[in-house]
Amino acid sequence: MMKTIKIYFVLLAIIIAAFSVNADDGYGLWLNYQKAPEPVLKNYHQQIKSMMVLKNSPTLKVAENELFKGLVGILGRQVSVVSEIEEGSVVAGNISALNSLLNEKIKSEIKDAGEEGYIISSVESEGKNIILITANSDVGVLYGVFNFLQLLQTGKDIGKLDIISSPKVKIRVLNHWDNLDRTVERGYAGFSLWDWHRLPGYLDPRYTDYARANASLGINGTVLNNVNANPAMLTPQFLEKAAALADIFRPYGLKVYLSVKFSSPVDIGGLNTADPLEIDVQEWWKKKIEEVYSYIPDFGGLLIKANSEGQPGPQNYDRTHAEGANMLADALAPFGGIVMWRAFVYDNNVPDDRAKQAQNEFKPLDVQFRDNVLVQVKNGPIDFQPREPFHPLFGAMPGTPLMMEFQITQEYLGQATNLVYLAPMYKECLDSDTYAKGEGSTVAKVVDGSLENHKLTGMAGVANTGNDRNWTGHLFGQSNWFTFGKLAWNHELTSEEIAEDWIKMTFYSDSEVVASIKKIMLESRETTVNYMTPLGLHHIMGRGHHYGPGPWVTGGRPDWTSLYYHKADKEGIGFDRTPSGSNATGQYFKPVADMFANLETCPEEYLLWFHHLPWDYKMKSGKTLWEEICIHYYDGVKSVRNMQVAWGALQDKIDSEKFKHVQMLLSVQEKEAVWWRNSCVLYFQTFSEMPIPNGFEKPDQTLEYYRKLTFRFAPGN
Ligand code: GCV
Repeated sequence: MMKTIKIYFVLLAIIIAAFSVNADDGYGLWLNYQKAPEPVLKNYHQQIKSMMVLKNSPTLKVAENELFKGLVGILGRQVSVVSEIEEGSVVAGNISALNSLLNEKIKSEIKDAGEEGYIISSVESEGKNIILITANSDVGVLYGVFNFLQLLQTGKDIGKLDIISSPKVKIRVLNHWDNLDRTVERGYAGFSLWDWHRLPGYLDPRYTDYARANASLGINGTVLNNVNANPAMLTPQFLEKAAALADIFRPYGLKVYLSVKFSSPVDIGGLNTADPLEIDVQEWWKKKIEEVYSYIPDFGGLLIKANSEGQPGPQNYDRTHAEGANMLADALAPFGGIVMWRAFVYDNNVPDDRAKQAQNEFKPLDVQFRDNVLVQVKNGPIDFQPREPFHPLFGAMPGTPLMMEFQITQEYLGQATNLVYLAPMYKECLDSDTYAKGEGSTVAKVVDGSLENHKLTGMAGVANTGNDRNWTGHLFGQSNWFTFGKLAWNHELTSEEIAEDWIKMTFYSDSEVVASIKKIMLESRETTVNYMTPLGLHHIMGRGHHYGPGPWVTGGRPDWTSLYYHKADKEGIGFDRTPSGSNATGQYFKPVADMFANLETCPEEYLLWFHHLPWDYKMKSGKTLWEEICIHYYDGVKSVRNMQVAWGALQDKIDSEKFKHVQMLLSVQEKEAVWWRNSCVLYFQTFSEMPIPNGFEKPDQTLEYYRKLTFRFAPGN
C-alpha cells in the first residue's frame, strides 16, 4: 500500500513538473521570472542576500511586491525582507527616503534622472556592499526595480552597477483602437481587454497585469478607446468605467487618456454646432473636461482624429486643425492635460497624391498650436505599410512638437498569423535623417524634442493587445509591444539588443537558442516586405480587412484602391512622386528630396514608391525590374521556409506549448507568403507580359483563383 502511495506521489510530482515547465501559454509575457541558469545564479546568490523597499505609497508597494516576486523566481529561493541594510541587500526607495544612504555621486547624478528616471548603483554603506535603486519619484523607483530585474533575467553582471536611465520622450502611450462593444479595430488578438459592460463593478485581475506589463517597459499612458471614437465615451456612464480602470492603473504610473469625437457637443451635448470658435461649444468642452477630471483627477488628455476617413473636425466649419486643437487644449490646460491631434488626415476630396496631404494641411499651421498640443504623425506618409519612407512632416514643423505614431498591431504586416519583429521598421524610421537642420537631424531628434528644444514630447503605439490568453494573438506579437515600450524609453537601443533581451526574458534558454531566435526575428521584417510589397510597392492588400494580397483592388474611391498606388500598366509600374509626377519628393528637405527623386540615388527599397519605371528597367544587379520583382517575392517565401526550419530545430529546447503555437503559425505564414507571391506575380505579369524567371516554382493556382478568394469575417475590420 505504502509503495503504491509513493508511486502515486512521484507520478503526480512528475505530472506537475511537466506541466509547469512545458506548458507556458504566454500569459506571463516577459515577466515570468524563471530561475537564472548557472553560472550566473551562483554569482547572484553571492551578491543578493536580502531586500528592502522603503515604501509609503501604492507605487512603492507595487515595487516591493515586484522585487520580491522577481528575486524569489530568479534566485530560486526565499529572499528575506529586512528593515536594516545588510551585506548583500537590494535597497529601493525614492531619494528622500534613502537620503542617508546616497553618496555624493548619486546625489549629483540623480538630478539628471528627471521625473521618471532612476539610478541603480552598487555602493558601500556603513561598511556593507548593497545595491541601491533610487529615483526622484516613486514611479521612477518602480521603473528601476523592473530594470534591475531585467538585468538578472538577461544574465547581466551585477558586480559593479552604475546605471542612470531616464526616458527620452515624456508621453509614452499605447493607443487602443478598442470600441465600446469590445470589438477592436485592426485587432487580431480577440476582443478588447476592457470589459465595458461589467465595469466598474467587476474589476478583471487582468487590468492589473496589463498595467504591470506596461510599467515594466516604462509606458506611462494608455488611450483606452478607438480614434474612430464613439461619443458615448464622454457620458457619465462610461467615464465612471474609465475611472475604475484609471484607479487600477495609477500605482503603475499609467495615465488614462481618451479619444473623443469632435462632434461630441452635438452628439451628446444637445448643441447644434461643434464649431470651435463658437462660445457655447468652447464652454461645453470646458464643462465636459471639468467633469472628466472629477472622475479621473490625473487624467492625461485627449487624442483626436479629425477630418479624416469621414470623422468630423474643425474643417466642417471652415476652421483649421489648429483652431480645433486649441479649443480642446484651452479646456485641458487648467488641469495639466494635453491634446494629441492626429495628422493622419484623409479628406473628402481625392488628392493628386495622398502621401502629400498631411504636410499640405499641417505645415502652414506650424506655431499656431497651444503649448499643450502635440501633433501625432504616423511613421510614414501613407498608412503603416510594411515599408514606407519616413513622414516628410518630421522636421517640417519646427515650432510644433511632433509625436510619433507607430502601429504595433500588424494591420498590414500579416496580422496575427505572421511572425514579424517590428523593431527594424521602427528604427529605420527613427534613424532616418530629415536634414531639417543639416546632417544629423534624425526623426528621433525631432520626436525627442532635442532638435528644436521642445519639452513636450511623445511616442504612441497602436496596441496589439486583446483578450487572447497570450495577449497579442501571435506569441511574437509580444516582442513588438515590448519593443515599442523600450524604444519609447530609449530610441537609441538597437533592434538586436531589444530582441536579445526579449528572447531571454521569454524563453529563458541557452545562447544557441537565443542566437537562433534572434536571427529569425531580425530577418522577419525584410522577409515580409519581400513577399508582400518589395521595392517600394505599397497598399496592395485586400480591400477593407487588409488581409492578404489585393493588387487587383479597383473601383470606388481611387485612393482606397491598389491601382492608385502601384499604377501598373503595360508600360511599367510605380508611383511617380518626382517633380515630373506628384512631386511628393519636394516635401522633403534637400538633399533627401533629391536623393529620392534621382533614380541614381533613390534606395532600391523605395524605388516604386517614388518612381514609375518600365518593366525592363535595368536594376543595379543588372537584371530587369520585372526579374527583380519576381526574385524578391520568391526570396520572401524562401526566407519563411528557412524560418520554419530554424524554428523546427528548437523543438526540444524551448517550452513545448510555445514551440507548437509558433510552429503552427509559421506554417500558416508560409501558405500566406505563397499566396502573396503567386497573386502578385501573376497579377503584375498581366501587364509585364514577361515570364517568371527560370528555376522558380510555378504558381499552382491561377490568378482568377486568387482574385475570387473572399474573407467575409476577417478580424479587425
Ligand atoms: C482607426 C487606417 C486603418 C483604419 C484606422 C486609420 C487611422 O486607415 O485602416 O482602421 O482607423 O488608419 O489610423 O485612423
